[in-house]
Amino acid sequence: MRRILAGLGWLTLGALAQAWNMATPYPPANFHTQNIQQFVKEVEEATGGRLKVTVHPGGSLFPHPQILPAVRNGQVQMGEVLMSLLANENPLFNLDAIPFVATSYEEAWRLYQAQRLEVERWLAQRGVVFLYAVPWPPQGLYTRRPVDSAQDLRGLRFRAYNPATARMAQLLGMAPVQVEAADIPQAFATGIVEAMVTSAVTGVDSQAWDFARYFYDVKAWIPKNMVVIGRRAFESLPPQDREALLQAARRAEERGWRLSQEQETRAMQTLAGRGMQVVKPSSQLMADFKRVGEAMVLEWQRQAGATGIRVYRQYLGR
Ligand code: PCA
Repeated sequence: MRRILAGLGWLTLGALAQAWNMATPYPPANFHTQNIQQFVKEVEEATGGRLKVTVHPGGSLFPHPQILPAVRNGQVQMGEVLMSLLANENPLFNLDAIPFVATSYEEAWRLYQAQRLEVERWLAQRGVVFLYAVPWPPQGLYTRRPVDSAQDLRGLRFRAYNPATARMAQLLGMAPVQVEAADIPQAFATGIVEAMVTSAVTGVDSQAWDFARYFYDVKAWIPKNMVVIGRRAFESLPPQDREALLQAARRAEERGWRLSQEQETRAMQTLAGRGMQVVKPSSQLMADFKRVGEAMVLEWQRQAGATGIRVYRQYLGR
């Protein structure tokens, strides 16, 4: 009887269209956001219009640090978050933001496969369902003046976007200031920061040519965004709509990894086209970044715990 009632419940629900919201941190034209727009469009189509999700980009619904808490407590049904923003809650999230742990898309994918199960488990314990993750293009250094070694960076005010970039800045003798992607142009214009490490894509999003002359293509790490949904929201869907959502998520992940690689090349061309020097870092600068990366891996290992270490070993193939 109960099962029949539950079945009827789905039927009634199925007849009603659900209007959901999704909070994301990055600008509308960014490829992550565009990919999400395509994802929710496919969900709407596959559910015959029963599930309509409105995307609120650029931190317009919730500021970035509040997106996951808002999904957890049901203030918003879905969200996108930079995984390494959560490094202080679980060291597992830090791995894709430590310099030179994973620097190619191939390594980034393997690291993701090693992280994924534990990330899913950790989120599930907090009432959140993991849907998919997509990488940013590799991270490079933006400065106004030429930089030949870490010595040239000392004393600069550095834009950080997560705990790892803040720590890296400290180890390089810079002063970290946390600035969300949307606030980069303002932060440089007012002199709050003078240098940053991020992707060529975020450089284009923030029109880096207005405040920086050099982009050093360090390819230091490949951080990921993840897309999540609150468990209550997920379970309120009839089974076939849940399945439609999961399938659209798989397609979005595939598309996102491809888009990221396409965007890397295109964004570097745009930076150069706008007059920036898009250059290879000197071997000294590379060595300096690598030294800091090694120090950060050691620090990380001390706080990673058994699960973190196991994931890292799995990634390294040991
Ligand atoms: N863009 C985001 C995170 C990494 C990236 O490439 C940012 O700069 O905030």
